[in-house]
Amino acid sequence: MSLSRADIENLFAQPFNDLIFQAQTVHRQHFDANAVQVSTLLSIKTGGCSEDCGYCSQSARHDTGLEREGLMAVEDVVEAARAAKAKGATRFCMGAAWRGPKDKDLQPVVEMVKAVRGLGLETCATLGMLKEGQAQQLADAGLDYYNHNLDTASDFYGEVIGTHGQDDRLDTLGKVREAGMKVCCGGIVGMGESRPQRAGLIAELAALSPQPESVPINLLVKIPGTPLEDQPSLEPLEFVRTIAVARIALPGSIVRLSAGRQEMPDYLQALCFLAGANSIFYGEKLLTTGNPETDRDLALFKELGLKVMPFAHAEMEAEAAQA
Ligand code: SAM
Ligand code: DTB
Ligand code: SF4
Repeated sequence: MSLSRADIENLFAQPFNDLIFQAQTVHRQHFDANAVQVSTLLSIKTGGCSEDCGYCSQSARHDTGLEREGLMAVEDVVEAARAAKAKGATRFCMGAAWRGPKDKDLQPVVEMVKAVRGLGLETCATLGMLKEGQAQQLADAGLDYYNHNLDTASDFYGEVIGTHGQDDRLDTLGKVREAGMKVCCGGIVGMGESRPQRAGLIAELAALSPQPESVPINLLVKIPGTPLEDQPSLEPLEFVRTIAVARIALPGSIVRLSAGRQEMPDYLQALCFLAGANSIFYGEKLLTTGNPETDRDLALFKELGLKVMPFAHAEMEAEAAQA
């Protein structure tokens, strides 16, 4: 049985030191406390999205000044993946600003997945909602992870997104599982939700069965032109608490310190790692916004004595060595 929303609210309410100690204890029971998984993101199709997600630079409904770009050529994606691998990433995540892929768009993505996997990288894609059969096509191409976030608690969701519901998201997550892929599913905080609603998001993630292998926790990046552009910032220590609570409620999941890292000072990122975060996006761009310079991340890893987490599966280590 996963922790209830009330249990998680109680975790949030603990004294900070007790919460961090508990999170660090759970972290050490499940993971090497000094290893961080490193993924690089690429936007393979940018902007012009039909959906109205209130945080997103890529919605055609918000005037964010973002230039639309069509689906990238397979060879350009492979080139970016090769560069990410050369810089030390072990997973490559391809994101598309779609409500969901049209069948004609899926074929080139399948080619990208095969080629990126062939470089000896783990593969992830985030393409929106999947229709019958599409998850299986991606799994057959060698897609290791599919990212699709719950984004926020069900009782806040309607304030942020109107064009699709959380039930649609759960349906896609079910298809991903059924096709045998690993699930990357998390959310965004700092969108004006209350602490009980942050607890609700973590409880809803923890209730997924099995729990997601990967849980990105994004701190809202405020994009000019979106409805959330003037949202007051979340208190940094409340963000650290959210990471700690996610670590305790999802003990076997990789918790990714995701969007919002560029504005975080090193000591705050260090606190997030102490609270149990054990993955980052690595590379100077997320999808449309900035991320820390790789040199800054490498220096931080060095200072904290962190190392890049090896592949979860031994066969990937062998493949990576050969590629
Ligand atoms: N269109 C697909 C979808 O919505 O699933 C894939 C791409 S979408 C940009 C992936 C995730 O990025 C969103 O679910 C959201 O959690 C996160 N995200 C997008 N814009 C963000 C922002 N401004 N700040 C923080 N996280 C953001
Ligand atoms: C996720 O949870 N965060 C990533 C990834 N999954 C695709 C995306 C973050 C996007 C931040 C805003 C941007 O760069 O457009
Ligand atoms: Fe489209 Fe995804 Fe952005 Fe929503 S989050 S507007 S579905 S790209």
